[in-house]
Amino acid sequence: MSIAEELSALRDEALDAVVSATDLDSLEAVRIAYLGKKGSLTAVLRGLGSLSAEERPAAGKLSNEVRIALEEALTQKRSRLESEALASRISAQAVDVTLPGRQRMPGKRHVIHQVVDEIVQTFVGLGYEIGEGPEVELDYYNFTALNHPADHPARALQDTFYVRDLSGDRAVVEGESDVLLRTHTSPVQVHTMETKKPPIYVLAPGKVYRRDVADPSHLPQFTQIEGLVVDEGITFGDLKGTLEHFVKRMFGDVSRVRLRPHFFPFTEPSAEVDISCGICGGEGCRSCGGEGWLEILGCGMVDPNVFRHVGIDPERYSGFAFGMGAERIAALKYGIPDLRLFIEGDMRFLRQF
Ligand code: 2NL
Repeated sequence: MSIAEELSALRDEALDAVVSATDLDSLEAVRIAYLGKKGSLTAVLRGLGSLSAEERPAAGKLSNEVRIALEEALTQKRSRLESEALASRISAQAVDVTLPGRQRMPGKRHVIHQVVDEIVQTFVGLGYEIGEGPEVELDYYNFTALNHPADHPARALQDTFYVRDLSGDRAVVEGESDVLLRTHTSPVQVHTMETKKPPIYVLAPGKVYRRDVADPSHLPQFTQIEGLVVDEGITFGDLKGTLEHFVKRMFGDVSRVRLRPHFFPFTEPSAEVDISCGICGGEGCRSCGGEGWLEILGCGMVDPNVFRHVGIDPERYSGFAFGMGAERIAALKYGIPDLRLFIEGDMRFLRQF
């Protein structure tokens, strides 16, 4: 076979191989097979040197033409395969903008937690720390240290959930102190007073349990928020100013505060606190039962007997405390007529907050 015949056969074979290549990898394999270091066309080009002076120019020209033709064919095919690959990637990843959006169901905090957060922020702003403690407590921390006498009605079985052991007997810990579900978060503050020296400024939010049947204004489990201040020279005026600040933050600057004398075992003197009705502004209307005022919390000056139980000197220190139900505050803030709505889990209600 003459060198010209050899070159033309090589060209036909190489161009066929280019046509047959279906992807960029097999096209690259064709290029290497003919034009690579060990390629068959490369071998022919290298062999030109050994040709005679008469044969060399024609063979050189022809082999160069074959090389150029093959390179052009490779370049063209490569760009076609590349644009085909791009087109198929684009169509595979295409977003159909005409499809309806995917429905998302973002959750959010329960309205009671939102209200607790708001109250917490108000008192954090006044320099209070947040205290937390167990929901299962000893009778001592829930009642005794808080100056409840042994026969106080709140201690009765029909008012408090007592914890029993597996035999069904009452659970008792540390020398005769009953175990119970806390009825208020005051035990948190008793623990705080036992472990920290005054000045104490603490807010204790958390779940509490009372043996009530649920009705529009009572829940057997609710969220209580208690506050306690113990420092030198704390007066009833400090208590009233603190509560007025809180009420205006929570219900707006137009609301007013009224204190009515009351009794709590752990405070003396004690008061119940009302806010002016947000609907009538104190005139009296259907929403406030004609009163003009709505009860929101209880408070008072810490009884010296409570200080004695935790080893704080009542001659040196005085303090105030207050307690409120977050569900009740939320109901007043949003005009909700029945506390049970907060615990029923009906999304049509909860979604509104
Ligand atoms: C209410 C009334 C109140 C307190 C809670 C308290 C705590 C300590 C010492 C003294 Cl450690 N007092 N707490 C005082 C007055 C009222 O709560 O109606 N709660 C729902």
